[in-house]
Amino acid sequence: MLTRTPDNRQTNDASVPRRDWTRGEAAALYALPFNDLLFRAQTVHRANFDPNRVQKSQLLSIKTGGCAEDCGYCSQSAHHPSGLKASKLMEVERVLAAAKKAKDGGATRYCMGAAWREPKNRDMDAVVAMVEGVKAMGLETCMTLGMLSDEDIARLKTAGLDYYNHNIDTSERYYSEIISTRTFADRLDTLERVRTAGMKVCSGGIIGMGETENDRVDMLVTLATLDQHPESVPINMLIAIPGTPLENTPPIDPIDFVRTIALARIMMPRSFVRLSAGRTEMSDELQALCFFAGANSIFVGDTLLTTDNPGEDKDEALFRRLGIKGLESEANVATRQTTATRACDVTDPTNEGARVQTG
Ligand code: SAM
Ligand code: DTB
Ligand code: SF4
Repeated sequence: MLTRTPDNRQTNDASVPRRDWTRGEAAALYALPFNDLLFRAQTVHRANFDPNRVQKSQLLSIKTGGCAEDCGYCSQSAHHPSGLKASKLMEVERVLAAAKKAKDGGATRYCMGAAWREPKNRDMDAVVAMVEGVKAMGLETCMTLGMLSDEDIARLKTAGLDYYNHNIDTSERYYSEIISTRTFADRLDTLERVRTAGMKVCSGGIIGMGETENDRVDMLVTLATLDQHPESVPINMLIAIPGTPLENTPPIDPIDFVRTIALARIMMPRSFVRLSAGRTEMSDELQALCFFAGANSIFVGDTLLTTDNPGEDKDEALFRRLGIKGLESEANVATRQTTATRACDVTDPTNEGARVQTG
């Protein structure tokens, strides 16, 4: 089948990620019999990654609550009575101490999140110092600070920021039902400028906000038809937080959640698909299905930003049950990749020689 390269040339090289997905094709994949969908997803996964390795990121809320935006799912919006106490930007030293602990716990990427519509100039010196300090520890750095000016982007890039997280959250159609203080186009604009500056992109969304199957498909089509696929694609299951407009949203069918992960894996074959918020509510069996469907990254640690996460002991036990190991940092992987040749060698039961790719 002919596909298009990132510079829009046609190629029949199946290893080149496609950027010309249509809604019809994606919807047809989503609707496949579950076993067929999972088989396709697992096949794509094995062609690009070691299926038994999962990357670990750790999150820290560096500025919590009091946010000017009105995202309907979020405990940190000043518009919703979630009872969360707002706090100021954390001191750089406290952030670095927490990052050191995360590294000792096996995280390879440190993601720092702030409840801002966008950073203020007065905050940027501290934010830059956080990026520099965390990077100096040998961790990959990720920030999620809301919208960015070109000047902010340039400063973060110079500081050594590896990834910028900015989720599109849902389909363009459903977006205005969830957020009114910024547009879908605003999100895409920030993503485009971050990408143009040469940073890696982390962008995904939330499943279970009352959206339709078409909304899930459309969200993934938007991500998979960007000029370049995001290197990381977080798929969050809504945590229905009391006091937010979505507090009473009925939970989604977990099988549909797995379908969404599988579709993300097939459409963005070289991206890390992160099984993100909502894992405390998931059984081991559901998480195992998500890994089988192609999820290969998680957030580790006891907390996400303001809510609970399973924590190290539970995740260690889960990984042991499933024979999954943590992934070393992408920089190391990229070096090893030049020598590895095969994705899945049936003569190598440990699969240590499997190919693992960065996005
Ligand atoms: N303020 C920044 C922004 O919105 O870009 C960064 C932090 S924000 C909390 C990061 C992402 O977390 C959101 O875009 C959303 O996808 C996810 N998120 C927030 N609250 C959530 C919830 N209750 N359940 C699932 N995901 C959630
Ligand atoms: C993402 O997609 N999920 C993370 C991270 N990117 C910043 C945040 C999840 C937040 C869950 C709700 C909370 O802890 O407040
Ligand atoms: Fe603010 Fe981000 Fe929460 Fe929206 S998701 S209210 S921008 S912290």
